[in-house]
Formats: sequence, structure tokens, C-alpha cells
Amino acid sequence: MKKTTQLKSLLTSPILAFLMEAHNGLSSKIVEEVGFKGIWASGLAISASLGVRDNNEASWTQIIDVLEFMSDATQIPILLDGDTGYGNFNNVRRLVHKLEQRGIAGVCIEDKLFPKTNSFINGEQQELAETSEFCGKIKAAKDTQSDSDFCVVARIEAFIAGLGLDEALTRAHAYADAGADALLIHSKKSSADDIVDFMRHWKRSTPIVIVPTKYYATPTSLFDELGISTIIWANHTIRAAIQAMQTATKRIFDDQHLRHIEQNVASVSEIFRLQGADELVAAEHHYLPNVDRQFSATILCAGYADLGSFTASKPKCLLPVHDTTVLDTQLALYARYRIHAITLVRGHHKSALTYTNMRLIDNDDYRTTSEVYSMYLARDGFSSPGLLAYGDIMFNDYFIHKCLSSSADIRIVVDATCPRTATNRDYVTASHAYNPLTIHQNDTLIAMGRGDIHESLIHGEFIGLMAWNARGGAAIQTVFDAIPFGDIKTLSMAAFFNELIKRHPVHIIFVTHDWVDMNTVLDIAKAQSLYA
Ligand code: SPV
Ligand code: MG
Repeated sequence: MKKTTQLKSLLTSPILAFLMEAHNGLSSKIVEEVGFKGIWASGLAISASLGVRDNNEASWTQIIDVLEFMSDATQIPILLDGDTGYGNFNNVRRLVHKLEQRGIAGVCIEDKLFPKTNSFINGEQQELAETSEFCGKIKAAKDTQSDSDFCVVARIEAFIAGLGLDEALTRAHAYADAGADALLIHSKKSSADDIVDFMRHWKRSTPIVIVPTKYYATPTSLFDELGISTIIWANHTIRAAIQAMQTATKRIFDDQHLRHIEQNVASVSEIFRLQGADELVAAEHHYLPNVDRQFSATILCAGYADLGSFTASKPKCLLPVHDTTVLDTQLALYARYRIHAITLVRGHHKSALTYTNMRLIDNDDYRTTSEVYSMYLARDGFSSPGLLAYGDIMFNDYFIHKCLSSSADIRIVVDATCPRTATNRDYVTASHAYNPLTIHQNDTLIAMGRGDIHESLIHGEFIGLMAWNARGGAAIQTVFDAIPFGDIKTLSMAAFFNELIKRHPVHIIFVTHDWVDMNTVLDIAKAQSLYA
């Protein structure tokens, strides 16, 4: 349905309708996504979002530019708060012409004088337009529209100006006679008395629109009973945004770090989702030659684990993290980085891993073999650029970003902050110890070991995440070619890397914290809190 027709039916249908304020493309999308059927392009909110006052400081063409983004971002109709029409009847004509061009479904004009002031700032001192002059504007708007469903809403400021019910009713009749599709009766009282008085006397069919910002405590059911057509929630999107921005920026200013704020702000991937990033990825695959098609991910999920009831019927990669699993968080991350060719090596409880959109490889010897053997079974992944991760780790987005943006042939992710005395960690000696004040661009792996690296030479722990380009993948394959098959089955990760660095340098990407290795039930709680 055309946007104009949608708005017209909201205004004219006997069912109470709601318009929600939005002030830019993003807020419009959010309003549409939660289910609202129409948008109020508020003058107050748009001007505030532009950092200026609601006094026509933003020019009407600047408002139109904002509206174009709002309209492009949504399918639901937008009613513009067109203030006074930005001039006389002639300016209104041009306004309506431009609004139709930009896909705006209707305009609300108010009977004040240009430049207007927000109705809640000294309303009594604001002069109203002559009724006859304002009727001319309504007629001019209606005569200009080329789409017969474009809506012109006439806003009556008589109550705001303290002129009372008679003046409000006189104007209402005049504006309805002039052709207004609906009337907006504005009031700044904290009760709905003005609206109730008006509705008692309004017997005509012209729909009535209200803005209960000040009489917010009135139950919506009363408006329904009064026969109100449409309620505008006029400024709550911008007010919510202002409060959220104030809280978040203050917190970051005070903390000088981001750890406390991360879980309380929308994720970057949520921004991408709202922007429709997925559509662009799909379009790139459709229109661009060879976009990332060759980059793959291999996830090792074979290993045996005993975390009591948690792994009674599932492998570790399916451990719960809030309403998702460790594996699904990894898959979602890869999707965001456009890595769609996924290989999953299964073993323990393999029947719980039944994905159809990825390649599944079985390591049925998972009880007696190491991760290197699982890697070996998926070795064709090394014939092109790729990434490998243990299926039981959770890590921050930027680990992947660092892996993918490095130009080194082979890169492994190493946590410099690990405890140094464990017996089940793959410890790493690097060419340089991690130093937060240094740019670690050329760190390479000198040795990897489990229990056989002296504490003073431990520079971190391999977390089970690595990436390679075509050259690096080829070097990794030479290790598999050189080692007898029988030995590969039990080769440790440390021994594998120590073989690899004899042939090719392995670059180290240092990270600090921000990941979890799901080894015990306590790690589930750690993952939940890290990824709240
Ligand atoms: C707006 O949202 O800009 C309005 C409504 O015009 S009010 O702020 O209540 O005047
Ligand atoms: Mg306004």
C-alpha cells in the first residue's frame, strides 16, 4: 500500500492509531521494527538531534534532507511536523510538492507565526495566525498535492495560547471546512481536560489527533472512549536516546576504559544489522567477482569432555551461553566477517552437531587423538586462506578482526595475561615479551610447549585461534606431509607448531583477556558474564 494511503487509513479508521516520534533514519527504522504503523517526524526531535532549537533554526530544506533518510529507511508512512509551513501559503505549496517527491505521506501545519517556538515554551505569549490566513495555507496544501491520499493535518494552538474552547472550536470548524484531513488539538495541561472539553463538542467526522506529552498519565482507554483518531508519542525516542547517551558517555569519561560499558550499549553488530549490512554482503556476492569466496573457517569440535550433565549428550561447543551456545556465537561472528565456508570437525557426541549449511568431518578417534589430528582431517582447508578455532572457546569480535587484518602468512592468537603455572595450556615463547606500550608488529613464535617451557620464558598462551593466507596454508601442509600418519594422530599442538616454525615463521597476535576456554562448569559462568 502507498505510504500516503497507509497514513490516510490510520487517520480515518475507527481504530485508535499511534504515531511514534523519530528524527533520523536510524530512529525511524527502530520505530518501524518495534511495530509502529506510522512515524511522527517531530520538529522538536529533529532540531534537537541537529543540535539547534525548535525555532526554525534548521532550514526547511535541511529538514527535508533528514526526512529523505527517514523515508528511505522505512516502509511505514511519515507525518511531518511541518511547523507553520515555513512561511505563507506559497511556501506551503512548495513544501508539499517536495514532500511528495521524497515519499512523505503527510504534513501537519500549526496555526502560529513563522518563526515558531515550541508550544511548551511560553505558549501564552505565542501569537496565532489569523484563522482565514491559515485556512488559505490548508487550501494551498490540498490544491498542491498530486496524490489524493496525501494528508494535511491542521494543528490548533488555541489551548496552548490560552484562548480557550470557543476559539479552539471555531478554528477547528474553519480548518475542517478548508479541507484538512485531520485536526491536531494541542494542549499543555497536565490533565486531559482541554481534550475532553473539545471532544464533547466535536461532532464532525474530521479525525482528531492528540499529543499527550504533558497529560501523559491519562489512560489511553479514555482517548479511545472520546473517539480520538490518532495519538502521537511525540518525543520519546529522542528523550530515550539523550538519556542513554548521557549515561554512557559519562561512564566512559569517568572510567577511562570500556569494560563496564560494553554490555550496556548496543553491539557494533547490532548497528550493522540495523544498517542492513547482510544485504550488502549478499549483493557483493551477486555483483562483485570473487568476494571472499575462498576464505574459510575450520572449527574443531571433536574433543572428549566431561562437564557432568552439561556434556551428557552434547559436545563442549554446545555449552550454553545465555540463549545461545559457544559454537553459535562463533558462527555468528564468522557470518559478520563474511566467512561462510565452514568446516566442523565432530567427534564426541557428534550426532548433536547436525548443521546442514556446513561441511562436517568426523574424527571418530577423538578419545585417543589430539586436535592436530582433527586439523589434519580438515587439511584441505589449508589450500586457501582460512581460519581455525577450537570449538570450545569464546572470544571477542576484535580477535577475528586482528586475525583477518594481519598480513602475516600464519598468525596465531596468544593471550599474554594467562597464568604461568598450568599444566594444560599451550605456552608460547615469543621473539619479544608482550608490552602494552609497544606496537607488536613483528613478533614471531620461538617455541610452544606444555609443561616444558620455563616460567620466565612464557610470554603467553595459544588460545586455539589462528589464520593463514595461501602461502601460510601451503607451509602448514608441508608439516602434515612430513610427519608419518601414525605420529600425526597423537601429535601435540605444541609439537606441531615447533615443526611448523622450522619451515615458516608464525606471527603472534597478542591479546589480553576477553576470551574464555570452556574447561569447567565455572567457565560457563565466566562466559555468561563476559558476554552478558
Ligand atoms: C514536536 O514534536 O515537535 C511537536 C509537538 O510539535 S510539541 O513538542 O508538543 O509541540
Ligand atoms: Mg513541533
